[in-house]
Amino acid sequence: MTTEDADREITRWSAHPAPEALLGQSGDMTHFMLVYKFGLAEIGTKITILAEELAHRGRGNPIEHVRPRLKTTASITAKARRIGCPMTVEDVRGRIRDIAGIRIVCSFVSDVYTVADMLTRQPDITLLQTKDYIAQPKPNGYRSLHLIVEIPVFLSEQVVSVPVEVQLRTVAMDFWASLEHKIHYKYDPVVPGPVREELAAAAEDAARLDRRMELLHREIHGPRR
Ligand code: 0O2
Repeated sequence: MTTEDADREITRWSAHPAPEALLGQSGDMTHFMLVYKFGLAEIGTKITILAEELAHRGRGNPIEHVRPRLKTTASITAKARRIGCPMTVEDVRGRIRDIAGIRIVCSFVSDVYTVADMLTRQPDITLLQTKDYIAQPKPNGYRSLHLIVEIPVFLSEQVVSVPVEVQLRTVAMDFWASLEHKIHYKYDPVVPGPVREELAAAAEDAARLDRRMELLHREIHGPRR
């Protein structure tokens, strides 16, 4: 089966009133997801190279850990419904750009921007969107730098540009976000006011800790070169 055939099949199934069940059963959904997996692998390799090279040059590895993820078909379907995106291959490809996602957790805030800059300066990467929730945190206190980048994936018969969402944050931001995520699920749909206030205050504490640790690090080691 060619990619076009697979696309046509997914489109046909996607028109069904219960797309998540059908997409979940489809062997060709796997084909659709494959390019996102490859895109994720390409970005993952770039991050590994950056981390290892920086460590080798004695600049210290700015990356604490990396977590790639592919959206599940149920999550793609839920998002499509939420944003009113028809469940066709073309629409999903064009409008849902976080099917492939990678979270890069860095030591310090400056590392977040350094890694983002090193990644987006690479000539095969196209930066499509930046959302800087560190400069402008969300009202609940959420902080992270979100990028949507596009990377070419070389298949046997064609080159496909794959969008990947890159989330960069510090360890403290990550700690806060994972706890907030759990609390959000526990109280779904409405987090009580006092819990929301406590979370927002904790986000400020985390940001203060980030600033202190970065200053301390600079005092001891000087700025990263
Ligand atoms: P998952 O499973 O993590 O992927 P959209 O781009 O349309 O999806 P939005 O809100 O404009 O929606 O996108 P944005 O702001 O770039 O955020 C998307 C992702 O960032 C979310 O993915 C979360 O991973 C993370 N995020 C955003 N806001 C918060 C927040 O307040 N708390 C936490 N813990 N995480 C957040 P998904 O799709 O929700 O889920």
